[in-house]
Amino acid sequence: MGLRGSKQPEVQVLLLGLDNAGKSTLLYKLKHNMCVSTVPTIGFNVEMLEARKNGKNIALTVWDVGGQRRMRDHWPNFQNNAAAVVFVVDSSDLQRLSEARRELENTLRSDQLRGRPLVLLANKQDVNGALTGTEIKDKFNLRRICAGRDWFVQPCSASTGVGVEEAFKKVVQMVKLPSDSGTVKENIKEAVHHMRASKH
Ligand SMILES: Nc1nc2c(ncn2[C@@H]2O[C@H](COP(=O)(O)OP(=O)(O)OP(=O)(O)O)[C@@H](O)[C@H]2O)c(=O)[nH]1
Ligand SMILES: [Mg+2]
Repeated sequence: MGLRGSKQPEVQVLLLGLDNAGKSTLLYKLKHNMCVSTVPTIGFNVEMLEARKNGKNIALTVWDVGGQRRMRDHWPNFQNNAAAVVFVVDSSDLQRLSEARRELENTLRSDQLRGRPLVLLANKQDVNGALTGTEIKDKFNLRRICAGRDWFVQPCSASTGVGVEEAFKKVVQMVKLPSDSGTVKENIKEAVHHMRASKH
C-alpha cells in the first residue's frame, strides 16, 4: 500500500541532474501546474503523481534529489527500486554540459539502474541560446551511453510548462510496472536514514 493506502500499482521515478537544472521547478509544475519559486534542494523532495497505464490507475512516486556536488554522493541511495530515471539538463548552461554528462554517465553505470529507461529533459528551452534536444542528445552521445536501455530526449521548459506534460507521458509510457517495489513510507525512511548516517 502507498502513502494514501491505495492499492494501485506504484512506480518510483528518480529525478536527477546538476544543481540549478530545474528538477524541483519541474516537480511542482507537474504536481500543482504552478511555477513555484524554489531554493536549492538540500536532501530531497518526494511527490506522488497519478497516471493511467494499460487501462489502470498507477501512482508515480517522484524523487527529486538535490543536485549540488555534496548531494550527488547520496544519489545511489535512491536508485534502489527506481523504475525510471529522468535526468534534467539546463540546456542554456553550456559551461556545465560536460559536468552534467559525466554525472549522467556515472548514474547509468549503476547496477541498480541496469535496463531502466531514461528520459533526458533538455530544460530551459525558453532561454535564448539554449541547445536543442537534438544538440543535447549528440553532445551527450546518448546513443552510446544508453545502449541496453530505452531512452528519449524531451525538450521542455519547467518554468513555462512547454514540453512538461509530454515528458511525463513519455515516462509513464516507458516505465515497467513492478511486481513489488516496497512501500513509499519504507523508502522515505530508508533515504532519511542514509542521509543521517552519512553526517556522522
Ligand atoms: N528560464 C528558466 N528557468 C528555469 C527553468 N526551470 C527552472 N528554472 C530556474 O532555475 C533555477 C533552479 O531551479 P530548481 O528547480 O531549483 O533547480 P534544481 O535542479 O532543483 O536544483 P537543486 O535543488 O540545487 O538540485 C530556479 O531559479 C528556477 O526558476 C526553465 O525551464 N526556464
Ligand atoms: Mg531542487
